[in-house]
Amino acid sequence: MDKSLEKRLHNILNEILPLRNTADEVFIFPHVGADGDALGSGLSLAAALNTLNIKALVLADEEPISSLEFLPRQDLLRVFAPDELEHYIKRINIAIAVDCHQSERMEMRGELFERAPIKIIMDHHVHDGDLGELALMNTEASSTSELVFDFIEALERETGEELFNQDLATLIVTGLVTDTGRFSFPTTTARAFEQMACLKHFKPDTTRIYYELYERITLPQALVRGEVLSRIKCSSEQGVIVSSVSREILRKAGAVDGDLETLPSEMRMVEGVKVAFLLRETAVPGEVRVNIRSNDCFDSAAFALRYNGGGHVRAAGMTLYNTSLEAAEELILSEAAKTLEQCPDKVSGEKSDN
Ligand SMILES: [Mn+2]
Repeated sequence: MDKSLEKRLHNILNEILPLRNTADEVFIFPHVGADGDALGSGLSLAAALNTLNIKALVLADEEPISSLEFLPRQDLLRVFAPDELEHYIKRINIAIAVDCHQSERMEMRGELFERAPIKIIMDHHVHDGDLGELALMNTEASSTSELVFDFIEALERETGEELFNQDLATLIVTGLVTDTGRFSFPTTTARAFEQMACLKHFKPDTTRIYYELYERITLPQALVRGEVLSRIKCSSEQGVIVSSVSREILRKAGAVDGDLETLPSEMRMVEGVKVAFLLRETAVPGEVRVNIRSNDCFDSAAFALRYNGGGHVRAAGMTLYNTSLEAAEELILSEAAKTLEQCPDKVSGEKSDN
């Protein structure tokens, strides 16, 4: 860790450690739509502070998404309701932002964060300017969990207490695995691997973590996936792949729209495919929602924009009106194939759409 980070880490220790054995309270703010890194870092930090007899809770905008329901120490998680603002303002002594550094990323809790007497930041996202002496910001870190690991290690050194245990290991491993794309992204640091080696000592159940994060699906999800994959159509060059789902298919599978979320990416995995489209009827007659995922040679956002949609280079969406699934499929297949013909070899942008 470089000198200025080391100094900031100590500034933060000096704010937090005097709270030991007092009634003062720390609230930890993950970003809205908390992912494995935001919740993993937040809950592990809260757990470590509580072991030191510092009152700390994670305050989130919503319940954890289903793939994160398995996370331990959710006894330290509270879901914020707007009418509780005054209640929390009276209680809060220190606010810690994790995996974000702006109150805009905290939605309903933004005002509470802004009004906290002391604000601390632990984050690895790119930021403008200096965020102050209490900001543990490191854009080189592959996750916030990586920063929180170092912070908890410093807490151990400073207090002589043992803080790491199996729960903390599970939480931090979840954060590391999430933000490194299972240790595949080029941003993965050597430090992340070192921390994994260290956490292994506390026996996190990595099989369970991977199952919960990447494998577990419900029966309706499996059924609807089968329907989607069996309905795949390809352009003649196989660069464009399309599938569609009617309300009837969803109903028979017992699935909801959210159950389709990972399928466009799965379709994109097919060898030779440049762009995948998943079409689905919405509840409104004649309306077809289109989700797009592309590889290196197709600008999804530009394509979606032609139909008043939007998104990113590799992940976008749009809605078609006054059409049928069949007509929409035909249109998309031919238009996308045409677009692909005019494509340069590559478009810029990250491969990941996370
Ligand atoms: Mn992160």
